[in-house]
Amino acid sequence: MKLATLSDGGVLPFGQAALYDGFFATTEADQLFEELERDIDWGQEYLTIYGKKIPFPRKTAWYGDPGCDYSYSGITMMPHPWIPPLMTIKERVETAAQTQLKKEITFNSVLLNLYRDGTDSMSWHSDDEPELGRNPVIASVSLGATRPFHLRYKFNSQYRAQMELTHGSLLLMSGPLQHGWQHQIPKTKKPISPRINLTFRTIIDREIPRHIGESTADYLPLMVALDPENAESFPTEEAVNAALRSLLFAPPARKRRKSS
Ligand SMILES: O=C(O)CCC(=O)C(=O)O
Repeated sequence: MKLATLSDGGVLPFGQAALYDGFFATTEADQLFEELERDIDWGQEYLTIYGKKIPFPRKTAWYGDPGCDYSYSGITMMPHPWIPPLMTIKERVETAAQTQLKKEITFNSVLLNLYRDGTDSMSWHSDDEPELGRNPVIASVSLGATRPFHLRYKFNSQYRAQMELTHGSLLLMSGPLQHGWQHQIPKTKKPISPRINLTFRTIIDREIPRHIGESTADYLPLMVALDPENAESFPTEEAVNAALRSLLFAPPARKRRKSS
């Protein structure tokens, strides 16, 4: 297992990304890729900007338990029911996540992305939608072509990390990572074969306040800072404002220029 680190080798602040290369052996990963490419009900979603429909640069699909609807980038996806290869992967990643994080983890949904070639990509974002709750655990399985996975710290984009997501790998994201970091799969000009990514998630069943903003990025870092371990309820606006006043996401010290 490899932990994502900063370019100077330092540990990521604010969350963890742990990569397991060869989590699925090559023959098993080959078979899963073939089954998923063939059997998943791949769809084309669109982003609407100023009334213009722009296709996402990838195919997508959403599978999960009934009722696990998921909204992101202005679209809402209803889950398809689980199919056998997805159940197989889900059980394996749940066991790994429980062993690594030492707590019970049950994923109830999965977002699948099919990157047909290097022009398909996913731009900077966090998996921090309100229905994923605080400190979501995300298990990300990669099949097919290796693609780089970039991370950048939301509060200071000088902090960055990068990992290579290989065929059969598992990337386990946990802690406040989704509140502190964004990730992307950049486009590449290299001629590359298709890749399938699966991100297993747990949609939580509770009322989500949207009074502060539409994205948890607006308030969850503050919650983590207010009560890193135990906050089950969302803080009031006053508490958030108080935390905002006291909380410093200090930028790294700037190097002093030598005066010549
Ligand atoms: O393809 C990947 O590895 C990333 C997928 C991702 O960021 C997402 O589904 O939110």
